[in-house]
Amino acid sequence: MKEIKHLINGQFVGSASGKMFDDINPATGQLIAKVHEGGKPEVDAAVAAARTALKGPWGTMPVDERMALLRQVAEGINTRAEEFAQAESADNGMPISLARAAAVPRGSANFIQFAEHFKYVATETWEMDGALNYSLRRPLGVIGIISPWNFPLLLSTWKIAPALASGNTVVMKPSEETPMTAMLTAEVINEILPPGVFNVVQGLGSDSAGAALSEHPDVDGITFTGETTTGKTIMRAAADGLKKLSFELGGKNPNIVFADADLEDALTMTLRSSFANQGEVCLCGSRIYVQRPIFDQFVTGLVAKVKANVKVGDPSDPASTMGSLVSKEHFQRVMSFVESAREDGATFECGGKIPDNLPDHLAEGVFLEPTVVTGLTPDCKAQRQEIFGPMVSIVPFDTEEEVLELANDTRYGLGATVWTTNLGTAHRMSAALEAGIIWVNTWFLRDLRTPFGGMKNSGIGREGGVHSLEFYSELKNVCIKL
Ligand code: NAD
Ligand code: 6OD
Repeated sequence: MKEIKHLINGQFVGSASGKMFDDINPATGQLIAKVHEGGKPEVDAAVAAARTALKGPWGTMPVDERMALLRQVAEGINTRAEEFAQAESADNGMPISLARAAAVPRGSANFIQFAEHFKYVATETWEMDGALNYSLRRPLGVIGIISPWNFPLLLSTWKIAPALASGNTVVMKPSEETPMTAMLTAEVINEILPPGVFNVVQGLGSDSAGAALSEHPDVDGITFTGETTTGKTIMRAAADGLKKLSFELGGKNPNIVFADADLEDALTMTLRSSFANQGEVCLCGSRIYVQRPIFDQFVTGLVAKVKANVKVGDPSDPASTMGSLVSKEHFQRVMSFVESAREDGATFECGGKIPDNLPDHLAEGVFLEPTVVTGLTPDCKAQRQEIFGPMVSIVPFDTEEEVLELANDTRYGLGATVWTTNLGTAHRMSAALEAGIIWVNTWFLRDLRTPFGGMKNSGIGREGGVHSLEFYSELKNVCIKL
């Protein structure tokens, strides 16, 4: 049986406690690896290694050399791309096609992006009468990364790459649900960077490695992606050390379709923004608002697209467009939203049940049909809370003012999508929607230089481009009297 260990100070090691937990393939229910369960001793050792490495060659390396090493990391991921894709799909349940086309390429693209971008960011100077100010950037220090299970490689490298490019050292705690690609990333990086620069402690969240990392006195910053409630816990734990924080949290994103939209484009992309990665994408548009003149046509059109294009099946089969949810626990949570929608009187336009045509080897898997409901009112549980699964609800609206009110009536503020051919509508909506990321006539179109993050309960701070540099570094001002 495969064993997944920690990477601490350049060595792959087990846990002092000897404890392990199971890594299960959620599509088959089979055990795929035993994972060493880290805790405080492993986090302490990893943080100490990271602190020492800051003072070593990494801390004094010329920037071009550092960036060249990060480009080698990108190449290392590319060289083992198929291995990464298979591991991601087996761990998470995502279709292998998605892992190959999106998750793994973004894993290496994140390193390329930050190895390039930061070289070209200037600092500021301010002349005074008889004095000159200029600013210098320095690494923040030891960065703790705590990452989720839904796009494990994409989301961890989105933080590892800028943290390292800024000259920091890292201790990462990946999700206990998806430890595999973190181990592969550790293998790739360990062949390229000095020991201690990048460390991985596998383990659980509360009362375990995650908590130990968040409260560790020698960690300078925590960058976290995950649930809003976990973010609050981490914030409390990090308060004692006044750690710098960057949070990318949950969402309940509106997808707004005006009657003047290009309907075919809106439907095609809505299929993706509803069911990509089984709806386990923080940016999925789970609240779809459609202007009344095209409401019926939109509902019929989306259901037709689901039936024609979505194939739920074995994630390892390239023909599957939807795989399995990540775990039995998460499946039960998503099903609780299906049940609550039923109790709240929703009409199931399609889905709402386990597919009945799955092959025998997937009998223990956790699959759900793509589910589209109508008839939910704003206060229903399924309309208010993040589902993080393949279920969307469609609600009609009449006016721009009404849909803005509905869209912003949430504690979340991560993403929003607007479909319209009217430039005025596009600009007015973009300005008024309470979300950190707005897409007009598209969805999840990413330029890694742009600010990424959420308002309200969806996050703190922005990462991406220069915004990542701002989080992962300290800026100091030098004032010289002339
Ligand atoms: P989660 O919060 O349960 O877990 C995320 C990580 O936090 C895991 O590594 C977990 O072990 C760790 N953790 C849990 N409790 C902890 C604690 N008390 N202290 C320290 N660490 C702890 O989230 P998840 O279920 O893995 O991911 C799904 C959530 O992530 C959804 O809410 C989704 O919207 C959100 N998400 C947000 C973004 C974004 O960019 N805004 C991206 C992806 C996912
Ligand atoms: O594209 C990104 O950089 C990013 N952080 C995506 C988040 C996806 C959430 O599931």
